[in-house]
Amino acid sequence: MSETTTGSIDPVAQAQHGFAEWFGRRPAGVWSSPGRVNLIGEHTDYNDGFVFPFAIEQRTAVALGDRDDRMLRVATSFAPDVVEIDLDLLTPESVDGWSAYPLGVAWALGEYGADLSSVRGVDLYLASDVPVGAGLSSSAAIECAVALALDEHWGLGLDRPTLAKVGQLAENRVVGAPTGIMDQSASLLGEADAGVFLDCRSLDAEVIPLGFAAAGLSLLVIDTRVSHAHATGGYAARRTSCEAGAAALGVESLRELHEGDLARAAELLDDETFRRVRHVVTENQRVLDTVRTLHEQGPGAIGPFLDASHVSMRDDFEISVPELDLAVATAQANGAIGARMTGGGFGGSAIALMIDALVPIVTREVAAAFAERGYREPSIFTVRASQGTRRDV
Ligand code: GAF
Repeated sequence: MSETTTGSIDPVAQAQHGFAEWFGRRPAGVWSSPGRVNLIGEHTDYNDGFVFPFAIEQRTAVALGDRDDRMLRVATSFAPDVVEIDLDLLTPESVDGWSAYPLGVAWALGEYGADLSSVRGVDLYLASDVPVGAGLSSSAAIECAVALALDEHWGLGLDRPTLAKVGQLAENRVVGAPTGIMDQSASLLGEADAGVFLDCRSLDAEVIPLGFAAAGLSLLVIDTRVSHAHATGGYAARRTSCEAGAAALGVESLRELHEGDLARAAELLDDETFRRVRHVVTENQRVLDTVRTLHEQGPGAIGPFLDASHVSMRDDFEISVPELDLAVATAQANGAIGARMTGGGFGGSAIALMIDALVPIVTREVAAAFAERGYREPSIFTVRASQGTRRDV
């Protein structure tokens, strides 16, 4: 089993160092933004529903330096070359690969009303300790770090909810993944030891203390290392099913439906679409129940909602994989309070909430269960809710 130790590389220092190496001078500033874990509320964001994610300690940092011309140049520790483009030639089609994330953000800022006609170009260097492909929003971490860096450096004055939309637009139009607003909101709005309860229709966000540490609880991430890709396949198909279900039921979004509507939905929809709809409707209710239970009884009482969320994603939404199911079942069998897969699905990570003393036991048992099945060795580590996007230097 490989354990990831939080803080083993400092992305801010790495970004400063990498910038100096590539661009031959010191950066004017460094900004960083975290990955996220979604505590509950999966595939509800693009259905105008509710989500309750939190920002984690793993971050992506971007070092920025000014230029005298209109060129944008980006380099990173995870790709060999520098990519450059004239700001005046930047379109969704003119960039691809990893650079679509940072350069897509520069384009999307203009779409949200920023006047880029007289700004000067920049050099950017990105470094990160957010695991890629783990379902922990390494993409949103890049987008949000770059969005705040450019906003502050260019003096654009966009607020954080707008910067979240900028990141989402970059991902939808430039990267080509039809994702919702959750990940960018968690990354930008997260705070230490708190979750972001977001209404994805109004975009009203409430930062709610989680109180895990005070209650003697730990949240374990089990990265199955089964890689997922949102730009292709299953994610888009689920979104299409949800839209078809809403259209057949005569509502603008599945957010408008409640559990009392499910009997009618069962009559009108084919079995598969019905199960997709049922997941979203019941998941919205589970988010509300989780937030209420957290307030009324504390974090030790939210486990049943996490467990039920996983069952719904496995059986109704069908976005789990055997490795995620095994991680969840093993954590539950060894005393976790609750466990579920987190993120878009088809791979990535599961989370499990447990009393602190169980962490080594669950870690060991999950690793053993994976080895026994011949699955790839998982990466298992605890996470703590952390501060959102910020300027570091
Ligand atoms: C991915 C997407 F980016 C989010 O918008 C959300 O839909 C999530 O999958 C599923 O809840 O992380």
